[in-house]
Amino acid sequence: MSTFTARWSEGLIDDNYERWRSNPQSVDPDWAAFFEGFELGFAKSEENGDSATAELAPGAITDSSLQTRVEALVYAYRTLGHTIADLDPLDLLKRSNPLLTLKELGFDEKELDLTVSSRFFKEGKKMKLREMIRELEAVYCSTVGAEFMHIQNPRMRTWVLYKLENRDGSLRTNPAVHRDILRKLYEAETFENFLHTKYGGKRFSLEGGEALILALDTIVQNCEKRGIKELIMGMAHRGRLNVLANILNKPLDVIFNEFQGNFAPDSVGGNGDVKYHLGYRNVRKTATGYEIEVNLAANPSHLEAVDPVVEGKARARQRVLDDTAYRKKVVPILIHGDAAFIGQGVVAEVFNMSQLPGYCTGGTVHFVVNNQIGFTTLPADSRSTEYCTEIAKMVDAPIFHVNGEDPIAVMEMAKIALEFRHEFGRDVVVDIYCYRRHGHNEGDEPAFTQPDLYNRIKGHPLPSEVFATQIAPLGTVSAEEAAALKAEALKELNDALSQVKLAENEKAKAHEFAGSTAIFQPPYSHAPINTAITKDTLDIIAKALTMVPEDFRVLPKIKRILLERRLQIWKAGGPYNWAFAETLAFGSLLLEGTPVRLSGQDSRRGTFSQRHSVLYDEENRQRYIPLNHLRPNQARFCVYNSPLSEYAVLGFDYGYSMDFPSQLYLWEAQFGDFANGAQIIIDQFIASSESKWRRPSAIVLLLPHGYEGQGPEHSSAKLERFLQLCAEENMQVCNPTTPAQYFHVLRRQMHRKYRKPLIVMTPKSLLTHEQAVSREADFTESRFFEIIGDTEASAKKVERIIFCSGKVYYDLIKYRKENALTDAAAIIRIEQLYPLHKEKIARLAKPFSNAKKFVWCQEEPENMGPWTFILPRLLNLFPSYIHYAGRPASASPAAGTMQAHQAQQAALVKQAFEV
Ligand SMILES: Cc1ncc(C[n+]2csc(CCOP(=O)(O)OP(=O)(O)O)c2C)c(N)n1
Ligand SMILES: [Mg+2]
Repeated sequence: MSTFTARWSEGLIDDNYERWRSNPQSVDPDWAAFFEGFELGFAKSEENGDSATAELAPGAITDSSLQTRVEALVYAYRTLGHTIADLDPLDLLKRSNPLLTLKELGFDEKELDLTVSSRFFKEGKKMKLREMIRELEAVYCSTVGAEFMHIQNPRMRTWVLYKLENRDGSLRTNPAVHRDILRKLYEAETFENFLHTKYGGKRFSLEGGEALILALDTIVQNCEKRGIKELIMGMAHRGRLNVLANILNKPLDVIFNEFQGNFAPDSVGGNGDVKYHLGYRNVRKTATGYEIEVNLAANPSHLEAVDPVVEGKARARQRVLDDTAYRKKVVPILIHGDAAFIGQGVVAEVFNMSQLPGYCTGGTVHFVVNNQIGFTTLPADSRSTEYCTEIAKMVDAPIFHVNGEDPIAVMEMAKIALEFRHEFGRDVVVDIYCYRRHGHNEGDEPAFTQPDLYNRIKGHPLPSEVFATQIAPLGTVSAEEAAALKAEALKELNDALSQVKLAENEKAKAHEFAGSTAIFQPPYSHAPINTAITKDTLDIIAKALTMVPEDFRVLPKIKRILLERRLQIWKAGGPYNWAFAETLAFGSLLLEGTPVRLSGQDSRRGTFSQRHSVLYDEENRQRYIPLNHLRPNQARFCVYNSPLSEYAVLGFDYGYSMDFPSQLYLWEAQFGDFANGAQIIIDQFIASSESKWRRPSAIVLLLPHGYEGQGPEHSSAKLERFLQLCAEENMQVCNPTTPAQYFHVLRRQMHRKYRKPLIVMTPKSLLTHEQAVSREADFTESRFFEIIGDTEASAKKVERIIFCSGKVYYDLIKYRKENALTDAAAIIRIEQLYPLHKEKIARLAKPFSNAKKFVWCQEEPENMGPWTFILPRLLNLFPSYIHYAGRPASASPAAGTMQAHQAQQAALVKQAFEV
């Protein structure tokens, strides 16, 4: 409730009104706006001679007090009506609001028959006060409780108000609509019942919340009118199978097959997933023959984790359908559970992204299957708010709470929600109040924790029965017709089941990913990839990077440290630094027609002020992006400063990468440490989505990593965690040591026939390290090397081989040089830790045939970094013994002081040569 309405009472209104009339500045702005509004209306009504006072009989109230109260009454219902709306099918919510009693509204019984009007309600229609109250109650306090008065934009607020107050009542009496509702309810109910009796097992049934099917069907049916071509949906466990069957029209025999467990995951590779997680896509035809693609994203158990992924997928499809200007053709739909919606922080992150240039999808329609329970936990223990939807108010979304046992109201709200999204390009929420007929899943006993509630639910009629009772007095659907509809739904299920039984096992196997969004691709290969660019290409990019348009007033400092410096490097053929190499990688891909998207916190400039991908005019901050001015018809470079979120932003970019795969995607963490804020996306999607759902992605994660004395939080990207997730060639983990290596690994990402996520440990100090540089030829004549051997050490004399990865290499070569140990120790760099090219390591170690000692050197503590990952693999190649040189095991990734850091770093480098 807003503070304004919380303070509202009739006495207060009068007091404030008087004060406002004598001095508008003397009341707070909320009140002032309120009084201005109704005075305006009042004046207009008086002009028309239709004010409340004008209608009064002689001797009745003649001051403005009545009109004040009438306007306040309308305002009160619009603001507070939802607090007493009849939302709960179980009638457990006992809600009342003293502010909505006649007395508190400032009227007495005698006034009920006064003729009143409000310019702001029903266009000033005159009516008895009791009639006005009845109408307001019907709109605002019946089976819909709408929250929209928090919306700041008056046009949006008025639009919602108008839609609510002018609902088309004809659905309530239309026999065809009633039949359709009954049919859908029967389909939804019998589906669950059928699965239960034929198969048992977990299915997270929708029972109690079948209205969701009506809501989603309404969306599908209204697509044609809005020109919508695709719906990109995300939802969790509850009712997922039902939605697949009844909204995506996934063939029933395929669903049954999954229940029979007939498919053998081995036959298609990967490990598969439980049936209520798989994604699916289908083209639905409406009654008029209009075709809409409906896509349900595969999702993990982690509630709400799929939300940003769905948004990214929607953005991808909008890009593919050339729908980026208005975003009207592709609509994201998210379905939430009540407990998860308010409980999971990622929901807020996703709302926050909803209007940002780099992440907007033109508005999402949210549905909440509000069964008023989360597993065993009731709302009282689950949230500090009245509604589970409160979080949506942060983006001024209208919220329609609706009783799930009034199917027509549910459909009306779904329709208004879609229209709102279409009209304003913003998010909207439909909160369907319902109940959960069984336990959390079907094997779960709900009476252990809510005996009273489940006793009540046991005796509660089915939604179809409730609806049949509602329409019975109208006689729109006869009992025979209803029975026939029900029988039809059952027959469909039985037919599908007979088909499944007839089918052979072999046929069943082929079904595992049938119709799903699975993609099968060739296995990973260490084969070299040609990623070099021509000198001409390099010149085109370098030229564009060193100049700005004549009328663009670039900051003098940027000119000096960036443009002139680049020019100097280019003209001299090097040495190219890291940021320059990155730009060459991006630029060359753009010239080849591959778009590039980089998203992350402060990524436009770069956390370390290294990138400057966007230049600003010093007088008006106009922007210039050199990479978008290479030549006409190049692909587009999209670089976004992301909101300060990791979870949702990475989820979004991952989702985007799956459905528009011809673009290179890079998500950058400000420091590598922060990636753990997105751990769910990394674990549940990036590392495992190909294995679970056959959904590959080529997203790149740029994670600044390296021990430089910046303390526990800015040193480590938790490399060990990524390595622990590696198996079945699911992703690549690289720690490149030169700009050219970085350049080639990025280009390689788009030059192969398969897609694999790429995790890159990116530098901080190496950005400006004198030796971490590359020559022109490294870009024009070279490629990516997964392992780099040692060409300086003397093959015959070397006694030890030190293996390392990343920045510590530069400390090692410095020490070796200073201590004249070049003949004694060879250093082999592992630039790609996974998939590990073991044969290449053996090949590069082979010339050092006298080496007796094998050392792994790392900066990270012993319990972190690659050590535990690399040890068994090195032992496989060099069975003698692998010595460890690195920081001792530690609870925290790095020391807190520079002094301690330096002492540890010096010790571990020395250890590598002495151990
Ligand atoms: C991030 C996360 N935490 C915990 C769980 C375990 N869990 C699965 S369903 C559930 C309750 C969800 O309640 P609600 O969102 O209301 O959906 P409902 O099951 O009632 O449809 C919980 C706690 C989970 N799947 N994901
Ligand atoms: Mg729930």
